[in-house]
Amino acid sequence: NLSLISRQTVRDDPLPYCPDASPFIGGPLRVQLPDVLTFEDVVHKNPYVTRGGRYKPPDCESTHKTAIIIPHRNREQHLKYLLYFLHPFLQRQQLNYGIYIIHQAGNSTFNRAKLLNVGFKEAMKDEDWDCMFFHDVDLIPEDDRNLYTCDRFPKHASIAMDKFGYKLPYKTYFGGVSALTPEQYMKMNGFPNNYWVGAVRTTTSPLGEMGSSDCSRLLHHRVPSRVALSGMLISRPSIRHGRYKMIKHGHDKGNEQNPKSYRQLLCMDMWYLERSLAVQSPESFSIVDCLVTVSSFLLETVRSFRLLTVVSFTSRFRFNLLAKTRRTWKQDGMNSLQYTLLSKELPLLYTNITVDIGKDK
Ligand code: UD2
Ligand code: MN
Repeated sequence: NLSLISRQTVRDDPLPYCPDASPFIGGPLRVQLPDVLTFEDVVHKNPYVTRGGRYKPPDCESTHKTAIIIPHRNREQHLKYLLYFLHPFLQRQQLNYGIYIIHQAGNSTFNRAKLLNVGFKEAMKDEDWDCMFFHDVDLIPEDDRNLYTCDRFPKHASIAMDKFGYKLPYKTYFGGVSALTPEQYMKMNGFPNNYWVGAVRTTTSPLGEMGSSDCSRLLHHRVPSRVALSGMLISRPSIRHGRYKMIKHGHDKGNEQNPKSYRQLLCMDMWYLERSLAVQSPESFSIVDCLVTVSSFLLETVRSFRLLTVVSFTSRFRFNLLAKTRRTWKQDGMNSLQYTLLSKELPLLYTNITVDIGKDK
């Protein structure tokens, strides 16, 4: 009887807090994709993960509650590998965490940013997360000291990717993996819902090849992001820790958005230009900035023989420039988010949110 009582008290005792620095964190990781891997293998390797991809350290109370938000469609292989590496990685950091896959239903253009907004909203219904990690499905962290916790400012975690030679491709780059507290996220009104060509990647046109990253490198290096516009700085881990391996992906085989029509390519060019102009804050917007952006755009389109873009650009320019330079970030984001939740399932390794986010108008 006595032993039963004492066991009872032990069980009800609140756990001590986990230490400031987890004793399980190591250094650099060797990321090697196993040749054969099934979702069941991943389940077996993570016995403490509970339905919906949730975990708490068994013997101490975590001081961090982190949600991982992963936009997804048609990338099951990547997802399997990511979960295989990410679950143990997060457990070694003694986090209280949950992994959310935000699955875009249907075949219309993929919209990563809007999916992230949905993920934020849905995850916050479950739990009072204190940090949200927005995570590409194909990026695997390569150092244990890359902490999946939030900082004073929005954090860009994937600053050193193998794809870019482990360097930052340009100064305002915020893609791949980023982390914000709910307060920071709401302060910048989330991500834009209306950039429907946001996930267009390398595309082949009859006129040659141009990747979105070339495009953004060209236009974005002088342009402040939504983070800056809402008055925040970007925090980054050390370049030795923010290392990622990007799982090779080709041209999205089986993804209906490819191959791109010439029209879509034009749209992509226009999108990058418009976005570059739109995110210039009125305070810092100078005619020189504008000219630099526009002329480098024109130069590039001429160089890549996309003369049609120039034509469509000049006709739309007058109408769009003034309108777009206003602070669109205040109108388009969490405060204008609309979607239809189709299902929410709780398999063992993640919470699966399937959503109809509509399509480009
Ligand atoms: C880059 C950025 C990404 C985002 C994107 C915007 C890096 C490493 N990543 O991604 O953060 O800014 O450009 O254009 O610089 N996805 C699917 N199914 C699809 C398409 C995309 O699941 O059919 C998801 C998936 O999580 C993927 C992410 O969206 O990792 C980004 O798409 P991508 O990997 O095809 O494009 P990438 O690497 O150019
Ligand atoms: Mn990618």
